[in-house]
Amino acid sequence: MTDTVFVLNGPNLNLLGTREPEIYGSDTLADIEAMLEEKARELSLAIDFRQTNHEGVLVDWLHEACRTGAKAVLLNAAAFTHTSIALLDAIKAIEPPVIEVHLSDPAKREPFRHLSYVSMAAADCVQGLGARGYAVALERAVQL
Ligand code: CA2
Repeated sequence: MTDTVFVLNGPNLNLLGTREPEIYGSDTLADIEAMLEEKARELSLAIDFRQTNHEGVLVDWLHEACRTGAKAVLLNAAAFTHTSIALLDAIKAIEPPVIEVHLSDPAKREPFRHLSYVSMAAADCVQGLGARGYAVALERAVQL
């Protein structure tokens, strides 16, 4: 059976391509999904690509990834990266490895973005590569 990788996107990422292109690029989230579908085909993987503005929904989806036997999770938790102990606990609680993804490089931005709760439990992190970072993260998921 084809391995599935969950690709979970957090708050405000539904607005990609509409504002702040100098930070996040001009691709929309739908563009990123289409590009990643193509990459997944090359790697003989399936992806389940989702976005929510709600922290608890991300927690539920992490649990679902585990329950359904997902091979890995790519997680751009957006602002919840810097605030959410609930996400940290969920990442620790599940079996599939979580690869943290950020379009920008939070370490080069405001100090409040320098702390990542997600990093405390993630298997790997890809940041600062824009939309291409999702494809790089999917390649890393295969290697894990
Ligand atoms: O660089 C990333 O991918 C971030 O996860 C994006 C988050 C930010 O809070 C993190 O520090 C780094 C913000 C996503 C907001 O996306 C927008 C897109 C277009 C317009 C406004 C916000």
